[in-house]
Amino acid sequence: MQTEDDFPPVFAAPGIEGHFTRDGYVVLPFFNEEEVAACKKLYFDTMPEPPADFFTTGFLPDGEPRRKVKEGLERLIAPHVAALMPTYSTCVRHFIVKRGRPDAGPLHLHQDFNFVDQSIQRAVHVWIALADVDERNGCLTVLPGSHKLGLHISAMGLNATPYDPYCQVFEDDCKVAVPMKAGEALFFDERTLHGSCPNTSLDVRVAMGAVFLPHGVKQRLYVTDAVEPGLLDILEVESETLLDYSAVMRPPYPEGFQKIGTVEYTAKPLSPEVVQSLRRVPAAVPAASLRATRRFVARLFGRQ
Ligand SMILES: O=C(O)CCC(=O)C(=O)O
Repeated sequence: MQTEDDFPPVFAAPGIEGHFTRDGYVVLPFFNEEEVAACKKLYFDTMPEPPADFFTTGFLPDGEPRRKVKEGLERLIAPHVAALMPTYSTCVRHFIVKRGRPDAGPLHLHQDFNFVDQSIQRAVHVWIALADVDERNGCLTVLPGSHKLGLHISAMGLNATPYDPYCQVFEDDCKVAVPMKAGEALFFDERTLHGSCPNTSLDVRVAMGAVFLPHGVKQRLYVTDAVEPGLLDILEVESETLLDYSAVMRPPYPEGFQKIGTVEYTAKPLSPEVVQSLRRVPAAVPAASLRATRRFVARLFGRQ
C-alpha cells in the first residue's frame, strides 16, 4: 500500500498540489464568463425544471439527454483539465442541482463512492459553481483534512462508515462552508468529507461536477452484498452514462459492468481522539466537571 507521500502529484503546479494534499481540497478559478454561460445553457436546455429538490443528471437513464450533458461538459472542461492535471482523465461529468426553498435542509457531510482502489490510486472530484454561492444558496461544506482519516470504502448500497457515530459533531463543530464565485472550482480528494448548505434562496442552484482518474485507470464501483454486510463486489464501469446513481444495482450486473472481484470490508469507527483533532470549535467542558469546579471555587471562598 502506498503512503500519502508516495502518490504521484495530481496537479502540475506544486503550489496547488501543496494545498490539495494538506487540506484534501483546493479552490481554483476555472471557467470564464462565457464558459459559465455555456454550461448553464446546456443545463437548462436539458432540464428546464429540476424533478426534485436535490437532483443530479447522474440520476438520468442512459439516453440522449445524459450523453449530451457528458459530451457538452467534456468539451468545456477538457482544455482546463489537460493544463491543470496533465496525468488525469475525466470519467464522470454531470450537473448537480438544488432547488431553493425557505425550509431547505443541508446535505450532510459524506464521502462519495470510491471510483478507484484508494490504496494505490488517488481519484479527484470537482464541484464547479455556475453562480456565486454562499451559506444561503447552497455552497459546499468540507471537513478539512478528512482525506487523511483512513481508507473507507464508500459503496453503492450505503455501507456503514467510520464517521457515523460522529455525524453531529462533524456538522456542528468541524465542517467549514466554502463560498465561491461563479466559475470557481473546488477540487477535492475522493476521500474528503463534503456536503452543502441549504439553498434558502428563490433560485435553483446549478453546479457542475466531475471525477478524474489517473490516465489508464478504469472507473470502479463497489456494491454491498444484499445478504453479507461486510462483503463488497468490485465492478469496473465501462461508461459513466450507464450508471444510474439513484438505484442500488444487484447481480446479475447489466452489460457494461464487469465484476472483477470481492473484498471484505467493515468500517471501524474513528477514535474520539481523532475526532477531537478535527474540531474547529473546542469541545464544551463536560457538565460534570463544570459542577465540580464551581463547588471547589465556592469552598475556596468559604461559601460552602
Ligand atoms: O451540490 C451539492 O449540493 C452537493 C454535491 C455533493 O455533495 C456531491 O456531488 O457529492
